[in-house]
Amino acid sequence: MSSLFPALTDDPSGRPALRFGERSLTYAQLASAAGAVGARVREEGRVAVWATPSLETAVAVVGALLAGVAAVPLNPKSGDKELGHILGDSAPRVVLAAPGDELPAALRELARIDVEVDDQVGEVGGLGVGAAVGDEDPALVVYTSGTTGPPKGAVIPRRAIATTLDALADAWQWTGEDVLVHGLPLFHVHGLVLGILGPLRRGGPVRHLGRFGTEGVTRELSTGASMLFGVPTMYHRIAEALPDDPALAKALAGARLLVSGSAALPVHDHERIAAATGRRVIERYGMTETLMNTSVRADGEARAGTVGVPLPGVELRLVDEDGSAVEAYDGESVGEIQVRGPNLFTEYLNRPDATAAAFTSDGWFRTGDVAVRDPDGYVRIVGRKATDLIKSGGYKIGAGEIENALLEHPGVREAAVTGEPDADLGERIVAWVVPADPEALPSEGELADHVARRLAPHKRPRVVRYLDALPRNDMGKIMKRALPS
Ligand code: MCA
Ligand code: AMP
Repeated sequence: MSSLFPALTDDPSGRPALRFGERSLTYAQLASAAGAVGARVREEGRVAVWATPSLETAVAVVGALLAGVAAVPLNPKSGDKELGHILGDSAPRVVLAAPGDELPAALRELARIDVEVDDQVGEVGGLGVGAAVGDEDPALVVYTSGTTGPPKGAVIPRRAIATTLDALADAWQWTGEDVLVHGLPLFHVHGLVLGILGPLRRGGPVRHLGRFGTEGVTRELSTGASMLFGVPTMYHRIAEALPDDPALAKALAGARLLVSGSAALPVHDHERIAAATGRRVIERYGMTETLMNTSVRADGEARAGTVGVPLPGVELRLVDEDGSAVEAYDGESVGEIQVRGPNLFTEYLNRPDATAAAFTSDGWFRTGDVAVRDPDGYVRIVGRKATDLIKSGGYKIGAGEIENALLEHPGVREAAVTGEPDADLGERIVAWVVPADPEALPSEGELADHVARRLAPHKRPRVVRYLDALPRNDMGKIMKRALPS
């Protein structure tokens, strides 16, 4: 097995590795702390990680990876239904959490390992996992929503993580000299793989904000951080703050690279940031199942509204409705993006049907994203095939999952969920509800709380609209396009 983190295994040093608020670890300290975790989990099949935005989460995941054990990051705000599904499906025997973290009842049945980060005497070399762990072995199982049903666990092998991070290093000229800052959650690919494992693979430091805010961005970019990662909602908030915040403008102007991803950054926000800072945000395009596919390169032209060119090693094609390849590079001919390469996941856990459906017979992964290509190969995403997938705040949310949760509320007889454009979130979740009793409408707040408690707060509807009946076709199928906009 090749080492995922040479800076930890070769000769860990006193260089800074991780910083969360006031707490930090050097590479030598991280090697000790993660080595200690690794020694405790190396006999386990799969471990859950209570993925708060903390040093402990980073140490837990790195420790599992050093031991060759797959980690399942859990959103600490997951509701009981979502958590129950993920635990039942991934069947971890152990949960890793920070000492003192209070875990919900569903997790109390698992053995718990407290992740200690101070004064640990673990040793990476002592784990002795070398030859037993292969590049194809699972590194992470990350749960991601589909159009219907509960989230699926994407099994991400070690090979995909190493490949994607090295491809980004090439595209972004990303080295151990870069200092990354971000405030992304650590239970998805963006924050965890790119935002934590990325800098650690390069041997450089990451500073996590704990929670995103423009003050934190200003502070870190003014004191040595060189790169910022964020979702479009974060850049939108930056664009909104810039006119009244010269310190933020100065900090961004001094950054080496500002990177946005997880959803499209509107051209208006690109332009506002460029006008106020003289710096252009670059976009990269990825997916939980594929890790990163394309990016605007650091040495390329930062063109707003595009996600750049395929990363090294990634094959990308556009395919039209009848399955034939779209050959034109004309900025107009539209097709579904399909990708192939060493950056791809292995399978959806326990879902051979869904895995088979996700690939073409010749091994291309169907992303469901629809795009055109400019004459020089830049990819522009223009939409997505499934209308029942909503991207809100950079989170992918399946309409069906929310509809099912709403139907479990006694005040709801019928429900349909759609996404509507939202300047801050990209899309906001709208619930169309036929009440069980028109005289006793369940309130908007009550339904939002219900979904937040069952699934997760980011899946809650932001708007509820009440109807007497949902529009249906002759077959009885709900016609979402006929909902009054
Ligand atoms: C409000 N809150 C509630 C309720 N109402 N909690 C429970 N019940 C309610 N009814 C809480 C929220 O939990 C949150 O708490 C706070 O109120 C504000 O919530 P909200 O308005 O929803 O969100 P926000 O804090 O404004 O979040 C915006 C955000 C966030 C920071 C941009 O959406 C975010 O972190 N997005 C990142 C998504 C991401 O990483 N996606 C990557 C997946 P509290 O503030 O305490 O939490 S995509 C991916 O990985 C692929 C590979 C890719 O390409 O990157
Ligand atoms: P997820 O399944 O949560 O990993 O989200 C993956 C999806 O996010 C992709 O299929 C795209 O629809 C979307 N996405 C990621 N990055 C970008 C981007 N830079 N521009 C537009 N959409 C993006």
